[in-house]
Amino acid sequence: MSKIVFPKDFIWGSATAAYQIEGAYNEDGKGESIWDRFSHTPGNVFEGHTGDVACDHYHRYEEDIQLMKELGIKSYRYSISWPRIFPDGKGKLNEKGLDFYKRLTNLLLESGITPAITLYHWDLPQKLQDIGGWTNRDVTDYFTEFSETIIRSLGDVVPMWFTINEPFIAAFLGHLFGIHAPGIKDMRTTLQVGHNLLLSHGKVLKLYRELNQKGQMGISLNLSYKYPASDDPADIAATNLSFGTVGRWFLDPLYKGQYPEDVLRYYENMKVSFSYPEEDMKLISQPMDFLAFNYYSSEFVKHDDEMGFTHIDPEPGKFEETEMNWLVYPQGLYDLIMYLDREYGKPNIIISENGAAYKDEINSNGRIEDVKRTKYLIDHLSHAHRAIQDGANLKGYYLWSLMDNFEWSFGYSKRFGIIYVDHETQKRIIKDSGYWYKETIANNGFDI
Ligand code: GCO
Repeated sequence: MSKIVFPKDFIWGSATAAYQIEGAYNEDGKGESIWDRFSHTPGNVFEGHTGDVACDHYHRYEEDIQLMKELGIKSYRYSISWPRIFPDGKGKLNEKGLDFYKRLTNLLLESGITPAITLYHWDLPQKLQDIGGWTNRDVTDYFTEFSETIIRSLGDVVPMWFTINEPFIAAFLGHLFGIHAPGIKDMRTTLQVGHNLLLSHGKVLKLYRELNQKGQMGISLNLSYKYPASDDPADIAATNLSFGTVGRWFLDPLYKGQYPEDVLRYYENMKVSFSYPEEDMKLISQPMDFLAFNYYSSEFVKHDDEMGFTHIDPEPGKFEETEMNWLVYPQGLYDLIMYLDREYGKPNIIISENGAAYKDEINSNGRIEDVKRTKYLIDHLSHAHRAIQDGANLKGYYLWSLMDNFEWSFGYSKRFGIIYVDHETQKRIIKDSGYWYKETIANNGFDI
């Protein structure tokens, strides 16, 4: 047995997002979001599930904070529902919506839990979608105005800020594959949206500096590590391209002020182009306080004649898969952190999400013995720890998720929580993985 001990100030957190847990979708003056519209449209979400009630966190946040306290969670990452604050996306402020986040944030602070806010976790006000959503540059200004309201209200007490959650997913799943809100399928739109999300990040970061804030701000990307499925040079090139479209496409603008040439060429060959004023890159590439990413899995990449690359499982059955059919590949977390450390100038790194969906069942003793999830966490945190030992500036870890919640197009069919939620009764039960996390936090590490 060996002991894994994390640095003294390591941030042990857990994460959620507004639409996935809050419910109260039309209460206290909240406006409609694109996820309300999308989930209310038949055929979009598993068995017609919606976030109308979700975990009813809007009404049960006190109980949920009590649970976090019991687990000893040091920091809680949550997102702000934009249409709760500005029902029309801009213009008239809804004080009741803002009050909710003030109450939530104050109770976290009283409970000794550091608040960490995500400003955009995908629930764009529908009214703004009606004028083109993220394809409309004006929306980047409305987002900045919304963010200013939140920063002015909570900036003094919230030390950690994530501007945009997963611009790739918001752009591609929402505007190319059409499986997330707003359900569009168009490549040019997708690239424009991706760019405007980066631009929004830049505008809000500039604002944060101008408002003389004392906390830290960064962006949260979805990243995985990519491995060639064979040593065939075509597969190796495909691997580079695959990471290019998801990873470098966002990382390079943020750190180098330019889109990667090879990926630009790839899109040009597909006859998709988009344009932006050159000065956008100045905003996008301002220094961040940290780089955050969400890590779940990694992929093996093979050359594909039509698309350039495709993902395969090179040895089916060799690696475990989660309920999402994502390969369990903790080594990828280490490789990814070291890659970012090398390629992007040793940034401060936050793992803003990591976790796994498994089929959880309550046993006859009323317990949820989610052994696989605990193993997943141990393996990933071990690799994260190894990266710290090898010199990476990894500062914190937010487990996805605090509780079972609305998993986007999968509805409530996937459980990611360390707290079980009975979606009929809203009863919460801490899973065994939750107790394991509690002990890990208390000991600042664990035995393996
Ligand atoms: C994301 C989102 C989360 C998801 C989680 C599991 O990374 O897709 O930030 O909202 O629920 O990742 O898929």
